[in-house]
Amino acid sequence: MLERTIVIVKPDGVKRGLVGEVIKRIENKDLKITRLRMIYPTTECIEQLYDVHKGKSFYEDLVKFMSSGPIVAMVVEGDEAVRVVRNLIGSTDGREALPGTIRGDYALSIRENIVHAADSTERAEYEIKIVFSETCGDF
Ligand code: 3AN
Repeated sequence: MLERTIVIVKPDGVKRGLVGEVIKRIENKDLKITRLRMIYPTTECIEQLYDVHKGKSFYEDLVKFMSSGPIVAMVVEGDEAVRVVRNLIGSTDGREALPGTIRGDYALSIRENIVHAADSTERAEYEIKIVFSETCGDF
């Protein structure tokens, strides 16, 4: 079924020059990028994005890290895009992520793991609304 999801290249991915690599892998898979935006996000925007993690041990460091520099957000469409993109990026911990996935090939950390992607179509719509709003950040 045709779905859309959100993919975000995190500050570590942007700093390491991996925006093109992430885009290339999405396009190679025949998924379509329908929106793209580079922003320096506010703390408030990231808090909304990661509302489900509020209260967890890693939450504050995660918010600090995600608002520490520019990010690149994109809307990605295709057949079962949510699951397909999650498979492309690999598991959360870069040390465990399988080779061939983005995190498996480029990350060695659980926090600084290059990319974020929504884990359901409902979350995708919620996160797109937040990250593509005018108030999420500027450049
Ligand atoms: P994913 O991004 O694979 O969906 P989530 O949603 O469980 O992973 O976690 C969101 C983000 O929080 C991760 N991408 C990672 O940056 C960070 N994170 C998750 N678990 C930990 C942890 N145990 N320690 C530090 N950071 C974490």
